[in-house]
Amino acid sequence: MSKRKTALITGVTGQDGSYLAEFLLSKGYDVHGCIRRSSTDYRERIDHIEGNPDFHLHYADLSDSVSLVKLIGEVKPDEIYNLAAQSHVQVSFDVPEYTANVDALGVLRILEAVRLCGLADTCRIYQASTSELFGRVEEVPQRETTPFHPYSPYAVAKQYGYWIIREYRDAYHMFCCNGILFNHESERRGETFVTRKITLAASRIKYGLQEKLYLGNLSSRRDWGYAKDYIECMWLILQSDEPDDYVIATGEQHTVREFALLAFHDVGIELEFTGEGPDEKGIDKATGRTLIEVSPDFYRPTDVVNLLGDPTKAKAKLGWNPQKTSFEELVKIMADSDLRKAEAEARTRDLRQ
Ligand code: NAP
Ligand code: G4F
Repeated sequence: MSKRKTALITGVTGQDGSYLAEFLLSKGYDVHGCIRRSSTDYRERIDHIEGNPDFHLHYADLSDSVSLVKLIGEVKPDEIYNLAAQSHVQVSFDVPEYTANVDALGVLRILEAVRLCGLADTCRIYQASTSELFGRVEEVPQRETTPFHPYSPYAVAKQYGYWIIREYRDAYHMFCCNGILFNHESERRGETFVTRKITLAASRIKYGLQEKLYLGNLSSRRDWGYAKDYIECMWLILQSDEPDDYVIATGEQHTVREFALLAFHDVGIELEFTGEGPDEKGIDKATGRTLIEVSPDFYRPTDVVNLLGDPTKAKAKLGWNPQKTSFEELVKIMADSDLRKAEAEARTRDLRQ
């Protein structure tokens, strides 16, 4: 009988980490997650699996080498999924040094901790790389061979993470892989990323809990997939015979404007857009009310506007299906979930009145 595997997930409280923990538990892994001290102890995304005897939480921080050496030495994982990051691109312009510390040096700290703990020959490492590496894109669609052109402090930090993974693979023959994941969303997506911001606002507007939604660049294009589908790919990458890097994407592209039209449609509001640039507005066709306006507050000093991935390699080598959940299904899953939340909030409001 083969030995039961032990996995360590950094960023387990995040969107991807929470889905990955569920996925690995369902595969019979002993799962360890790294959490940070916070003033609120409630961890919404993993609340339902805390208490599972195969799920263990440990305090550590990607900016703290000692905590990582201690954690990796104790857990002795067969697989590490490094998902922890300051993951918000716009925020990286406000906290560039912190972003570099965690998203760039944090990767190095994990690799060195694995070596120091004598696990370099046995421990496989997955690094959460990103389509933001392609940034000001030099080719459409983007594939594994497309040159990088990072276009934010976040992307520059992630570029270091990408290359240090490749360096340790070559220099020390470690099983280190990059998943170059394009945007993936879900009902657990952070509320300040554009998709979730839209589904949440559409639902709240529907129930009279919010007046309007302010957005930045409506013409920005993304290759949006469903996070749950992408989690399986992280695992497949570490089960391969050889370590390698993969683009994970759907191969389909939509604008922020298209996402908004569909999300509002899913909650029962038909929108039309009028005007251009900062004067563009999303109007409720039925009432004539302006529900979406553009605010320069959400413009970025440099914005990535044309992401479209080519998942051919992942399809061929990992047998992964990039279009398991369609764009329309993804928007509906998110809109339905937020609509239920808004309905509950409205009911509480009505009871108080
Ligand atoms: P997320 O929801 O923002 O989760 C980030 C996680 O990292 C959280 O658990 C957070 O902990 C943790 N974290 C942040 N700073 C840390 C630190 N200094 N030490 C330890 N943990 C820290 O991100 P996500 O969407 O799940 O993305 C997962 C990873 O994939 C990230 O590395 C992201 O950059 C990358 N990525 C995401 C996408 C996407 O579309 N979602 C695409 C490509 C790549 P707290 O809960 O305590 O804040
Ligand atoms: O939803 P976003 O903030 O995601 P972004 O910048 O693409 O980053 C996400 O995906 C990356 C993979 O490509 C990850 F590496 C990263 O960790 C993160 O998960 O913005 C998407 C687009 C941008 O072009 C932005 O300018 O939407 C545009 N946008 C327009 N209005 C907005 C808004 N973005 C946000 N967050 N908020 C707005 O109001």
